Amino acid sequence: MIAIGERPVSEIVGDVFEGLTRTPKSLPPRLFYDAAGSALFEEITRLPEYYLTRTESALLQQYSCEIAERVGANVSVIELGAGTAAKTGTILKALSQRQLRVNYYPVDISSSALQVAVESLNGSYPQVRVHPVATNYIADSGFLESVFGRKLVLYLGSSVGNFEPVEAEGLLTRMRSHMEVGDSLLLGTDLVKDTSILLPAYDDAQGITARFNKNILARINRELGGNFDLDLFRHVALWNPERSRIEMHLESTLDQTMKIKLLGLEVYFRKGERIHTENSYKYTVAGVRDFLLRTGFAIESTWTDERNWFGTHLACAV
Ligand code: AVI
Repeated sequence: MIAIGERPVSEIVGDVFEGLTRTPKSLPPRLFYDAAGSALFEEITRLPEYYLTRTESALLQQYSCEIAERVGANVSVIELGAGTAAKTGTILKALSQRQLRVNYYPVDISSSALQVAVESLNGSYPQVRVHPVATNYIADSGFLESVFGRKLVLYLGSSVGNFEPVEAEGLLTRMRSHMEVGDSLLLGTDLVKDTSILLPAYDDAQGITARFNKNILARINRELGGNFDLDLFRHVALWNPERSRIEMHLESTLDQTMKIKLLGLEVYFRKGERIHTENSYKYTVAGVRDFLLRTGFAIESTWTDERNWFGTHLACAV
């Protein structure tokens, strides 16, 4: 919440007004992540259907020594969207075996998540110095300038897939502009696969992803005085083959008008009308290679699991 004068104003005002007054309706996925939504996302990462987190963790476990060897000695590690840094320990440990001290800069908008990262890493890895950076790395990449020496930037979890391709390219190009030739990027991307695997990952049997999606409406109710009845919207996850992405939507199950008090807004929904809430792009290794080349990086190695479900790519700034 931010405050204008005496009245606290929710930071989601602009996004919600814009998204629900346009046709077709849409809301940006960043609105998922208040405290409730972040907790639901943590639950998603442990779901049997959500293979992404555990597949990437296994890849990092298996290949962290090789990654450290290829990156070379004396790097500082910067992790974009680090959250609680649950997957990073294995990389930091492998680097600790090759350099006396590892400076680690987890970057995240959530200072509470960073606090968890600091506490868990400080106790476990004596050679690692954790320097949390609480900032919105999408809007501001200037913090990279304050990191001295060679850099290894981690961008894990296929978070890059939640951006439109042109935005993702802009983000990596900005990051690259604060890096030197020879610095490294470790990028995690989910890969294209059969819809029988993809769709359940975004529409799980326990309905946790549905709750995560509907948390956007719950948040509008909480922060903006909305009167959305969550039971009157249906969670929809679909595969868009032309765009190579999973899409998430919220579909109105009847004709209804919702009120959002703080915006002085009434929003009409036809039965079957959808709010588009998220895209999650899925890649091919060749596609990632081209994408990275356009942003100033060359892939050195790609590691995938034996089913080819997830890719971990080590690239070099060129
Ligand atoms: C954070 N991001 C990589 C997740 C994804 O898979 O696109 C967000 C998510 N949405 C639904 N489930 C998980």
